[in-house]
Amino acid sequence: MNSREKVLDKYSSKIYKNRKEHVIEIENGEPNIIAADTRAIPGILTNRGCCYAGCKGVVLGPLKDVVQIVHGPIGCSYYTWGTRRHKSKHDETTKNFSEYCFSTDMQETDIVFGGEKKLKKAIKEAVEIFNPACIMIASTCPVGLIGDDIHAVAAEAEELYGIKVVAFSCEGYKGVSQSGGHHIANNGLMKNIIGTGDADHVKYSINLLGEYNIGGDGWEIGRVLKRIGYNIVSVMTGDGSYAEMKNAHIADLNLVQCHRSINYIAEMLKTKYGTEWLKVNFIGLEGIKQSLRDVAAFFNDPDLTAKTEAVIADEEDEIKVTMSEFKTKLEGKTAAVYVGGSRTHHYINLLKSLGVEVVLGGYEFAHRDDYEGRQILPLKMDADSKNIESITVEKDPAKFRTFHTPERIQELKDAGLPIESYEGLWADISPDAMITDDFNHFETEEFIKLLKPDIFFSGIKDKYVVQRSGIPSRQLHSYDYSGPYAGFKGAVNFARDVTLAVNTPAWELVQAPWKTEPTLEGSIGGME
Ligand code: CFM
Ligand code: HCA
Repeated sequence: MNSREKVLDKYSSKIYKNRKEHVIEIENGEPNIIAADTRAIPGILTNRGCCYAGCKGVVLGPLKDVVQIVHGPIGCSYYTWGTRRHKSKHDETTKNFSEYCFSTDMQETDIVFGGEKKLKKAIKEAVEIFNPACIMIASTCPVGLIGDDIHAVAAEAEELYGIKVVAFSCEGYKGVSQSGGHHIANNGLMKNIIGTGDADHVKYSINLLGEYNIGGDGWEIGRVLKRIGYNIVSVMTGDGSYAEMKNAHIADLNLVQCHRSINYIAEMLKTKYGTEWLKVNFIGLEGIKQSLRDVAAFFNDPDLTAKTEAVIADEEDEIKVTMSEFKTKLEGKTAAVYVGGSRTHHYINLLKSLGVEVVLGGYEFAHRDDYEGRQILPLKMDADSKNIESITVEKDPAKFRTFHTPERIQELKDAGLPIESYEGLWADISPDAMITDDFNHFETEEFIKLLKPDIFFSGIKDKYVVQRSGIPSRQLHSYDYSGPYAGFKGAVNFARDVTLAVNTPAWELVQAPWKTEPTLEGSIGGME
C-alpha cells in the first residue's frame, strides 16, 4: 500500500468514498481532478472556518475606517477581533477603528423576541461615539435563524444618520466554508461602495486586490510598487478603507494577489468599469519579479520598464547574500503546506528558492480552479454553491474606461500575460507530492508519520498537534506574529524564521506519542 492508500484504508467505506476524491497524488506532474468546495464530513475535525469568518473576518475586517458591527453572540465578535493580524495605521485623513470590537452581544431574550431593536441601538451608539462615514453590519448564525431584517435596519439608519450603512447576511452556516463569505462580501462592496467616489484618474494607477496586509505584507508590496512609480488607488482590503475603496473604479489596472477571496470583484470591475485584472504573486523572488515585469508589460512605458528593472536589481542585490546563506541551511529539506485557499501555491516558489520541496500540501476551502487553473471555469454548481448569491453587474456608461483596446489585450494575453487568468497548484507543486483537500486532523497526523516532512506550514488549529510529533510548525496564516513575508524583504524574514525553526535542536528531543505508546486502531467513520 502506498501512503495515500494507508491513510484512506482507516476510513469506513462511507467516509472512504467521500475522502478518496479529496486525497490525491500528483503523478509525474499529470493534472489530476480533485473534489473541492464540498461539505466537510461532520465530526471529522476539519480546519475550515465559516461563512461569517470569510465575510467579516477576512474581506471586510481590514477596512479600518468602517465601524463593523457584528450582530450576534459575543464569541463570534471576539473571533474576528484582531486574530487575523491584518495590520493597519491611521493617517491625517483616515480614522482607524481596527482596535475595537463592535458587537450587539445577543442574548437568549434577543433570540426569542428579535434582535433588531438592539442592532438599531448599537448603530445609534456607534454614530454618537465614533461618527464614522460608514457602518457595516455582519450577521452570525442566530440572526438568520430568527429572521432579523438587517438590510431594513441598515436602510433606515442610512436615511436617519446620512452615512453609508451596509448589511451583510453572512450567517456562519451559509455555504460549506469561509469561501461563501468572501463572495457575499464581494457582492456587498461592489453593490454599495465601489464606484461611489468622485476622485480623478491618475497616471499608472492600480488597485491591489486580495492583499490583506497580514504581518505587514501589503506595506512591503506597496513600498516596492511606489518605488517603481505606481499610484495605488485602493488596497482590498489590507490597511484599506471605505474612503479609498469608493474610488477603486478609476484605476488603470487591478492586480489580484489572492484570487480565491476576491476574483468576483475583479471580474465585476472589468464588466462594470472596463478595468482589466492581472494575476500577481508577490511572495517569493520568482513570483515578485515575474509580477513586476508583467505589470510593466501591461503599461508598456519605457520609463516604467527601466525603473522596474532597476528596482528589481537593487532590491535583489540587497538580499542576495543573506538568502543564499539561509539556503545552505535549508537545502534538501521537505515541507508540508496547508493554508486556506491560495497561499499554498503562492509559497511554493519561495520554498523552492531555498531548496525546500513541498511533499505534502493542500487547501482548506479552495475550489477546483485553485488546484487546476482558471481555464476549467465555469464549474457545475451544486446545491450549496447555489445558496450563495451571485450578482451580475452592467456596464456603467459614464464611468467605463479601458486602458487598452480589446485587440491589444488579446496580444498581451497571447504574449503570456496572466490577464484574467491564473494557474492552479498543479502548475508548480512537486510531481510526487501528496495533496489533501479540506484536510482534517486525522489525515494530518497520519501523513506526518508516513512522509515525515522537516517543517509543517499551516495554522493555529493544528500547530501544536504537529509540534507534539517533533516537527516544527510555522503558521502561514498569522506568520506566528512575525512578517512581513511578502516582497523582497519579506522573503528574508521568511527564510530566517524557517531556518531557525528547522535547525532548532529541541525538535529532536520531542517524542511523538506513537513512538512510545500503542496507538488506538480502528476505522474512522463509525459502523457501516
Ligand atoms: Fe486568500 Fe488570505 Fe488565503 Fe483567504 Fe484565510 Fe488568510 Fe488563508 Mo487564513 S484571503 S484564501 S480566507 S490568502 S485568512 S489572508 S491566511 S485561510 S490562504
Ligand atoms: C479564518 C482566519 C484564519 C485562521 C487561521 C488559523 C486566519 O479562517 O477565519 O487557523 O490559524 O488566517 O486568521 O484563516
